[in-house]
Amino acid sequence: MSGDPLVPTSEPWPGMGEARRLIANARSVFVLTGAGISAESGVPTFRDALTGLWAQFDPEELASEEAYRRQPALVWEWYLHRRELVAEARPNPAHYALVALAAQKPVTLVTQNVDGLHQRAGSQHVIELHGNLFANKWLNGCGRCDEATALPGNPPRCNLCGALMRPGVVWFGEDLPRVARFRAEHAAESADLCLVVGTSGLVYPAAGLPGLAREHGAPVIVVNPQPSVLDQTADVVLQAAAGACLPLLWPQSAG
Ligand code: BV8
Ligand code: ZN
Repeated sequence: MSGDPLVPTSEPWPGMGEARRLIANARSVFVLTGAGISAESGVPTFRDALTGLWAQFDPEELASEEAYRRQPALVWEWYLHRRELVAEARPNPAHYALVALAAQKPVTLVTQNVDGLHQRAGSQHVIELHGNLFANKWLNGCGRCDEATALPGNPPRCNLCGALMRPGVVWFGEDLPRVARFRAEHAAESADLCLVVGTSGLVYPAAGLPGLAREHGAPVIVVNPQPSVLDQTADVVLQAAAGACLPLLWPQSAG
């Protein structure tokens, strides 16, 4: 990596040199991303103060089956609002940098995000631990739910059984998709480097993955402009914005 004309040798952030060395020497990289990697795409992070109509709500309150059963129209409206925001957003240099890394060595990309921006940047086989904002499923459907009707301002309901359509995300109190969780844990245990980008490390079981990687001998690099609980168990902490920092950590063109 050193001497590579594509990667400047300066150290805009303390720890950059060590991070570059770890990444250059890694045979396989486990990457965990959170809402912060999409911040520079204009997608508010999960714990950013919600704005406008939504400012009065706590995302953790809204992102649950209980909230949806209690106020289906409100919660459905929140998800439609977020779908509009994300549809307008574009991947940023951090998303593209991870595509470039995966072209150079085995990368397992695990995300807590539901915005699909990694896939839109070109990442393959993204493991979405918390589902996807644009997927739909049924709340206790009849098994033959297909045709649905939506009264204005309300979520669609199955024409057969009246079940509510719901967003295909993992709500608080719901288990993660079994296969996604298994694949993420297996990758964390077997990679020889763990790169954590843009997460507060507050939501489990996702937040436990860097610790799992470390227990299996992988050094942990954290990229986040703010301190996070994950810093305490990191080998390198880059207090930097992902979009500015990731493209400087490894060559951005294969070869
Ligand atoms: C589970 C999808 C068990 C929905 C999300 C009580 C009751 C029930 C469960 C619990 C409970 N107490 C605790 C739990 C467990 C709970 C949990 O961990 N709660 C926390 C809050 C304490 N977890 C769960 O409920 C999980 N399920 O435990 O199930 C079970 C087992 C068997 C059977 C049944 C049940 C499910 C958790 C999944 C919740 N769904 N999203 C939706 O989006 O609507 S989580 C949500 O938070 C998002 O996915 C988000 O990605 C995720 C994590 O947040 P972050 O990504 O870290 O985002 P955040 O805003 O916090 O931080 C952003 C960071 O970026 C910041 O640090 C910031 O500094 C940084 N940043 C900002 N700008 C930049 C940047 N970084 C880099 N560059 C920048 N430019
Ligand atoms: Zn039905």
